[in-house]
Amino acid sequence: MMIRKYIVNSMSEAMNIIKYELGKDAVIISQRKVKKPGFLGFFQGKVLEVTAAVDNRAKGASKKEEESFGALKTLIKDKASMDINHKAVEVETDGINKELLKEFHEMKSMMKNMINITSEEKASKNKIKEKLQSSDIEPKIIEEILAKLPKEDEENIEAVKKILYQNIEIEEKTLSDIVVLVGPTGVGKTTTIAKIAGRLALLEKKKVGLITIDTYRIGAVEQLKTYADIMNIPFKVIFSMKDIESAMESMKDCDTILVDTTGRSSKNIMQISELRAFIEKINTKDIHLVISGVTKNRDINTILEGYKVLEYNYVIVTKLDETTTYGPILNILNTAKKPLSFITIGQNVPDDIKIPSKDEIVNLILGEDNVC
Ligand SMILES: Nc1nc2c(ncn2[C@@H]2O[C@H](COP(=O)(O)OP(=O)(O)OP(=O)(O)O)[C@@H](O)[C@H]2O)c(=O)[nH]1
Ligand SMILES: [Mg+2]
Repeated sequence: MMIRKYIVNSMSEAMNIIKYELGKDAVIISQRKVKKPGFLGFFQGKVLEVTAAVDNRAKGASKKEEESFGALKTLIKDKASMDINHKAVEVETDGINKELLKEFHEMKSMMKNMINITSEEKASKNKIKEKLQSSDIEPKIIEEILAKLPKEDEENIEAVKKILYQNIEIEEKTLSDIVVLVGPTGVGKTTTIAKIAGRLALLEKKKVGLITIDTYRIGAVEQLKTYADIMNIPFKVIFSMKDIESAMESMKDCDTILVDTTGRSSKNIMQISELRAFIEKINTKDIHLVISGVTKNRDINTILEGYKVLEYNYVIVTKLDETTTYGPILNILNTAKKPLSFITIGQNVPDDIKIPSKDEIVNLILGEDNVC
């Protein structure tokens, strides 16, 4: 499997290059609008980033090599080095962005040291409030935390940590036999499914099956199929309710079946109801709502409320690498009142996913740590 990313001006330009370089069997995995690479690109219009893949196993690695965890990472990372004309520019930009982000975090921690806010030291109640505000925690939650602080501890940041610790739940149990991911468009459901499949199949040596009911978005089926092919695991597409039973039956020897769904706006009640019918038929309690960590606080409530009818039991917070304030994790968990099952911290499959510890999450929320 060869995966390449192209920066182009239009889809037709992408199709020409992909056809020329990868051949007619290539499939488009994803497309999105991005800023032009390079410093000047920041001030210019958007271009198209198209990711395409082609199965070249005949020429490529041996079967054994392909099945190993390392090989999967290499295969997926290949996309970063293969295309000289188009991708090289982007890799360089990624490097610059990472460097900038690193410098930003160093500056942030230097500033923190300068104003002497360390976990051991006491800060005034006002300072604690400012700290919580600077993490983007909802004012209502800040007031609740401050109200819970015992009188003798009201200047002690360690006491705040204790309150957060008691109010956050992380789910560490093994996934059940059928796991469904739901959530708004583009939050990373399909990528997260591929990451979880990678962890289960390649690290835990479990038998995993992938199912998608996303036949709505162009390229959605190919996107997941590509990962299933790379990991050499069974894959089925469900087009209608009547396909569910046979798809499940065909994967009955799998330890875990991961089900990907169509991204829906939480405001579209019709679409959510349609999704609900599918999920009811799939019949599992392992339903995870996927929500981006860069979602605006106000939208968090709308999304959590809109998806309530699907009776999700866990929350996955994605794209934490794209933010520097992690208070929204608390806003999400506090509103959803469901445990956190995973966080995702980048685009790399299968690496950029983890089950965080409570300590990690509390430190992130309070701005005492970062995911980079
Ligand atoms: N930075 C970052 N990007 C991510 C992360 N997870 C996914 N993405 C990117 O987000 C984009 C959308 O990911 P998908 O997995 O297709 O999202 P989706 O929710 O399945 O999208 P729909 O099926 O269209 O609703 C892709 O470019 C992913 O690479 C993450 O943790 N961090
Ligand atoms: Mg998807």
